[in-house]
Amino acid sequence: MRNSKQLFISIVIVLFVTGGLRAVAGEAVRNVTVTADSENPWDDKRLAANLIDGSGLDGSGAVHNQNFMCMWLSSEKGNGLANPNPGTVTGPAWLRFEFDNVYKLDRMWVWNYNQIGNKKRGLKNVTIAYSTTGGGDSSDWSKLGDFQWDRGVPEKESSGFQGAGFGGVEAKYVVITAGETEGNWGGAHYGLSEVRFEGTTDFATQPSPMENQTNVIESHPPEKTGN
Ligand SMILES: [Ca+2]
Repeated sequence: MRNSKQLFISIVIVLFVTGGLRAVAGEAVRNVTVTADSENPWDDKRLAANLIDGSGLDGSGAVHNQNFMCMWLSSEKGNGLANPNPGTVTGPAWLRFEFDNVYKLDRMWVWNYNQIGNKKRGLKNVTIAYSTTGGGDSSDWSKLGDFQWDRGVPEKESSGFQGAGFGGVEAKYVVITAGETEGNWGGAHYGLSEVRFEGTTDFATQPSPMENQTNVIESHPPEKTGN
């Protein structure tokens, strides 16, 4: 019995030392600002800020309601194909997130657009890029990957899904760009309900910058994340 207990303790220690438990250890990044290519002109309710303020989430912070006033929606067809974020890709709609510090990001949790009666507005094919400086040169940015996101579920509240795993890369800025092809699920507008980043600034207690960081970025295949 003693040997089994010692083995268990040893495994736990090894996991902590190697970062083996970090996949679930990330805390929500609290200080986030966001800008978007556009915000729907019909009213002043569908703002990008609705993505990062917890609006629409229930008391557990896990389930998002169907109220459009708690979501972001772009103007019709976004803002063309302009690319105001050098180093990132061009797309009809984009979101640029800025944190208060450089974080080691674990993952991003996404609640796709789930307004009742509007099934097509959620983002579908997206490209995600990140940067520690947010600079205007392409060398300031790295591509995390291309992703295809599940459609929102307008008929019910949403528990969201993992929009991307960051694998511990360092970033202060993240840009999500809707693809020129099927950037959403078919509607004229682009929308999301909520985005939550998880990571840490406690670099001193974390493993040194990922040894295989470059490989992670370059080898990240387009992935379809599920609920
Ligand atoms: Ca929201």
